[in-house]
Amino acid sequence: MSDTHTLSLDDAWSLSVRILESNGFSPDHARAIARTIWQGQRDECHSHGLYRLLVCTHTLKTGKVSANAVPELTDAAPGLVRVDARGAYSLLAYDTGRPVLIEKARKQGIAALAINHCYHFSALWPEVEAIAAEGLVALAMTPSHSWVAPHGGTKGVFGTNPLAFAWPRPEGNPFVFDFATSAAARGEIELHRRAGKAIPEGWAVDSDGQTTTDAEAAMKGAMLTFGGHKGSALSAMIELMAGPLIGDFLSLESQAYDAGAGATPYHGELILAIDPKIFMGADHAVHSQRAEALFDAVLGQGARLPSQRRYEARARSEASGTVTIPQALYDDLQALISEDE
Ligand code: NDP
Ligand code: PYC
Repeated sequence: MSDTHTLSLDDAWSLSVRILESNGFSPDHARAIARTIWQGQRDECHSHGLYRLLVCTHTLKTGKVSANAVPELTDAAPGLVRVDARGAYSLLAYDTGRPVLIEKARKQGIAALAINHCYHFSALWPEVEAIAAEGLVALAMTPSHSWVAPHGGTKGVFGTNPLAFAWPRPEGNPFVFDFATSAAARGEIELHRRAGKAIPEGWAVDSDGQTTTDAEAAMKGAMLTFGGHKGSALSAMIELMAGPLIGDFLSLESQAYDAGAGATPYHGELILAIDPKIFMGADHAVHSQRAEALFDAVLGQGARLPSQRRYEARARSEASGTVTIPQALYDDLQALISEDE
């Protein structure tokens, strides 16, 4: 028997919606969650693809996340829209706030979307990419649970705190990067654990503060930041900007709130949108071309742009109409389809 399972893109979508709805998520939440999971699998971002269905349904079973809360939007200031997720996953709140964020950014050049009181498990690139598709520059960040030690320490303080950026280009896909400020996303360590594989050195220390390549020991110990003190400082910035600045939890507070349930982190998210036509003014086309020269200088020496692997994976998935996941994951997903369906 093969150790992988191939599904059509349509089946990956309907399986995701079916699992989420049969476990109790409302149709609106199920679709908003399924969309990001499906996009992740299509682009071969395995740590935030179909695997996340296990995490969402587990979190629902802990009784923590709301399956049906309707997000509440507040027009907080000319440059700020707030969406209260009211204890549900962040995705429907993002969908609710994005049009207002875009409208505000187009009106005055720059605007922010603050999502509050949300459970958050998803990759950020689908969110910044959708804003770049409207011709805007975007920056998104969020804390998580306090799994990551500050540079020079061995105990978790920061989250894996992703930072994502998108820059629209005159032709083709936007320039996008999206990375955890830890050496690796926690989801990557979890996938190594599931596959029985060692993790690279430098990702984590065990609970005694010693370097480890054991995924299980890493999850019990502390993860490390990327780039030493630099990743550590960026991670602290994300805690502050997407935590106290928007009146929401730090990763330490999310972890304490979890109280050992092992649920998805609970906190806020900050998304900024900038209209380059307003910032660049009448010379917009000229400055846009200067940005293109930067990308040419990277590509011209054989280096690649971030998201290139992802866009290639997307093209492959779309051409074949399929995605491939480990058979063990497929079996676990089948087991999630509720018998009460
Ligand atoms: P990766 O390290 O896999 O990738 C980070 C970025 O670097 C990507 O944009 C990637 O592009 C790019 N990149 C990788 N290799 C190169 C290269 N050789 N040259 C140029 N660019 C490169 O991401 P992480 O594991 O750190 O994060 C994975 C995901 O986890 C993210 O989407 C993030 O949002 C999510 N996450 C979510 C959290 C949450 O709380 N919601 C917490 C932590 C992470 P490409 O994809 O094309 O390789
Ligand atoms: O992979 O680090 C991670 C992560 C945390 C929350 C969602 N993804």
